[in-house]
Amino acid sequence: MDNNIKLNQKNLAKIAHKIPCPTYDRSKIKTGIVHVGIGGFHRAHEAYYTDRLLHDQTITDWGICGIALLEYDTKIHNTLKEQDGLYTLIIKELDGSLTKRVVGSIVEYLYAPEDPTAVIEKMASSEVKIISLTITEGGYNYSEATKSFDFTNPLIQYDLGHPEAPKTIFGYLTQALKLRKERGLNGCTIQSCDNIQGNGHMAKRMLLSYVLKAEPQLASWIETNVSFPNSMVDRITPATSASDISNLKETSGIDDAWPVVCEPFKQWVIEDDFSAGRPAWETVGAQFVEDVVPYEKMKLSLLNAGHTVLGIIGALRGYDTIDESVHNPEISTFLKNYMDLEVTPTLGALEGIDLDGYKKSLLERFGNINIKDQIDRICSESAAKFPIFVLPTVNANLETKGSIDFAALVIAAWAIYSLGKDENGNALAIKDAMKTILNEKGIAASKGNPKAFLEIETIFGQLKEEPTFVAAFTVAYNNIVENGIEACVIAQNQKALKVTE
Ligand code: CS2
Repeated sequence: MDNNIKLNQKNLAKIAHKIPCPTYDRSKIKTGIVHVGIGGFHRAHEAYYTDRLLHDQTITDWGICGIALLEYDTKIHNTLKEQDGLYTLIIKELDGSLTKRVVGSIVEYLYAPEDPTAVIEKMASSEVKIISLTITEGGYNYSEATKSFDFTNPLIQYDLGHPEAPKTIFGYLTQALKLRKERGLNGCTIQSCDNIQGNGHMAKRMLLSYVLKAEPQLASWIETNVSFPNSMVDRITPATSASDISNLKETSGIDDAWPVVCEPFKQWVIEDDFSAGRPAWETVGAQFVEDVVPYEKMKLSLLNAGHTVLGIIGALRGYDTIDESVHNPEISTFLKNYMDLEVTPTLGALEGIDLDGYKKSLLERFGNINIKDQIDRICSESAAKFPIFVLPTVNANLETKGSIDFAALVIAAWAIYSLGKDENGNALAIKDAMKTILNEKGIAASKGNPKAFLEIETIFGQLKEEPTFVAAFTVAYNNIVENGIEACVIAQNQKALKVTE
């Protein structure tokens, strides 16, 4: 017989005997934040910080309404609905132990494909002060080729024709802000929590591009009434596995259909620019600063790019998890070299930050053997990630004539990865909105013309016109094909050793 207790509000008192649970009265919490994109990252981060804050007991107006925007989010929406918004956060400590708690800050949830009006009304409601986003790097609809909003996206075209039942975040925000304006309500803050340099600036620029086409007269109201703080959000959150779910049952007797697992480390650096007030997240560990740009740049080009380096190389090599990749000493030396020789010179002054300490801590975090962060997760949507995580470093080094060879090798490995097989001949589970074109260009590259991969302008911009880069990329590509990825990683490390000797 199954003695596990189902996670929901009714059973919370029983569950509290097993693991820490919200001690605040959830029925009294009003929604002050609407969050779009209720995946693991949000639930391990913003929702967790907010839950800690609500334990203050006196704070009742900063509950979260979690919005599932896409049909893809049906499962998480249904799970939250069945569990009254509750879920277990399982922190995988470095020593292998698990710290578990039930998080209660998501007090409402809406499923946009079923009821777009409810979502628009919620975003437009006067009690909502913040609309926060984790819509992924690709969700901002930015094209590297035109360096602007991509109006050719069919979903954007759809939204322009269906303003009251949109499909994209831009359609929803426009409609909600329009209602706020028409009803004489206050503005709000749109807070991007995605891994993008200047994520607030990007959110603002992309939204205003859309608004200028859809509702031009709304643009100046947004300029005056809506703020878009930049923020740097950090916590490694692998996909939840079936064994995480069964382990929670076995060790704590809790039946949670979708717990969230994450590392112990967490960091949130936010610009203090909230046009309608904000929770005192600083009391639970967030840092409010004037300029978040240096923190973002450091995180994106070291942590996220580091993940990409370990992910793409590890995938070709046949590894499944990031810790396997970083525990290969040649790959971790490669990553250290990439960070020191290619990224660090592009970072400029980082006041008050111990960069060496940061880089060292990243290798430790990547190496956490309990996390088992999936290489598939890291490599997913690489077409949206490379232009943010890796290519700015390449472009900066091209300008200063700095080293680009480590990055070129990773990009060449990605071209080969896009063919869909690792070096042992096993199929790679590529998940990417641009999978088809990546594969087409990958095939063209494999026919004696490596450079063909760089023709994807929405990813690479004008990089194919940079002879130094094209040469490094071509050499790297041919070397991988001839000698395999590991030999190339070793050779590149040796070259770096000679240069630094
Ligand atoms: C990862 C991030 O998606 C990725 O490629 O690098 O999800 C990373 O784990 C988080 O940004 C950590 O804060």
